[in-house]
Amino acid sequence: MNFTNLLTTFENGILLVTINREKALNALNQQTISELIKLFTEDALMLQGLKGVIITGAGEKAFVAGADIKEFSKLDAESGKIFARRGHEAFNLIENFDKPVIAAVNGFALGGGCELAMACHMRVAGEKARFGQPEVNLGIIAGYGGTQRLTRYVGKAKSMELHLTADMIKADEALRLGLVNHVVPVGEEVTKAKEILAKVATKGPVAIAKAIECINAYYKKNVNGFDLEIESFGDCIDTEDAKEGATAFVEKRAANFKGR
Ligand code: DAK
Repeated sequence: MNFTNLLTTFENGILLVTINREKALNALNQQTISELIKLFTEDALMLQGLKGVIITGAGEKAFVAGADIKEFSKLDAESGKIFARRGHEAFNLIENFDKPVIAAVNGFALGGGCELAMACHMRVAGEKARFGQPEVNLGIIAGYGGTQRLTRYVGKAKSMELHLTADMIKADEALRLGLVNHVVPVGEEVTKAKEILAKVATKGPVAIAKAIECINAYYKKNVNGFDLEIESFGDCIDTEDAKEGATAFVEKRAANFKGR
């Protein structure tokens, strides 16, 4: 894979993606957004045996400190909308990816960084991670889905408070609020994310993809999640994997899923 702002490694079925703009605290400029879109529409799809993706930030200070503020002054209403659309496209691709995507949050996750983490299926935070939507400090609002996704995770009252005050919260508070799945010692974020993905990798891949799709459907106004679950259950039960899962249970052995 050939990117300017993303470092990638692929090992044991896990694609580790590092946002690599450490001097700018890994701020998401437009080039990085374009690279994420390419990654989730082309490069990741070519990987044989991909089980899951981890997204993290370079260095010890930041996961992603936001959209790149230095690019904002160049935007007018028209280019601002294009910019917003591209960001939404990238984050929707992540949210709807059919393999689990985990954010390993190793420091500041602010603005677009918090939004990127929230688009992932799960979040593992280091003890020193900080989350926030501080856009109002700049006279703007969140532009990559933050008003919607933060509200889903933490509820309306806390989402209002975080967006309106621009306050940052610590990792333990994010855990208490349900924004992150786990808090781990600094430096162990990726290891914990790998541990989770290794566990998921032992399950049936078709079932994992369907579970992601059905859970996401809860938040889609134009999809009936219950209907989708019924359809998806039917699709799963008819797979070789489902037969293997039931046979393995009866034979008291681990299932050997093939993803079909
Ligand atoms: N963009 C660009 N550069 C950034 C940056 C950012 N978001 N955050 C930090 N940097 C750069 C700093 O400018 C500095 O660069 P130099 O001055 O060394 O060249 C370097 O990273 C180190 O930062 P600091 O010197 O500030 O480091 P400190 O430890 O003192 O402070 C901090 C760390 C994270 C508290 C501070 O850097 C900070 O407050 N950063 C900004 C955080 C922030 O406000 N983030 C939200 C950005 S707004 C939209 C789409 C998306 C969005 C909005 C609209 N549409 C398409 C409509 C999203 C908006 C945002 O994310």
